[in-house]
Amino acid sequence: MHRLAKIGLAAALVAGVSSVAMAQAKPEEAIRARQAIMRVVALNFGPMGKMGAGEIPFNRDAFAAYATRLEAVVTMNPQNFFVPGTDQPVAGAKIANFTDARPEIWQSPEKFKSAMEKMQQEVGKLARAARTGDEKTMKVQAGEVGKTCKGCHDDYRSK
Ligand code: ASC
Repeated sequence: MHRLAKIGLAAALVAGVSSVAMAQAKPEEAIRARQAIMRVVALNFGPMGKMGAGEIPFNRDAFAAYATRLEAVVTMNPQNFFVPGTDQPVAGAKIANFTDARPEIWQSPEKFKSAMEKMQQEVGKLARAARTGDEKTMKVQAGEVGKTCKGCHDDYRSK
């Protein structure tokens, strides 16, 4: 096989991983997966958001480590785990028997998906900003990512 074809195949497989995983997952496992991913997102973004807002001191190396990790974590495509039938707690589930996800996610799934993709793009920009090492650029982009987090939470997460 040509090298380029191999690369294309590998990329297709990686892109398909979470949708395959999701198709096999029980509803409670899908809920648990998205909550776990979002938790790791928050653990990595939280300190960058605080540095951006001047709430904690700026640390270039720590910021860069968080940004690199966040870029990788969001490739897990948490949006793929908002599968039909997971808008309510799952009766009898042993795990993750709650969800703050609002019905709007399933009413306009394309809109939800593009909001999540916007977040992923902004996270990509954040990792690139971190690679410049420029404090201002990094802080400004942390603010942009924070806006995409908040936008989705306002629209799609119950208060
Ligand atoms: C975080 C976090 C969020 C977002 C949000 C941004 O660090 O856990 O949910 O940032 O507060 O407005």
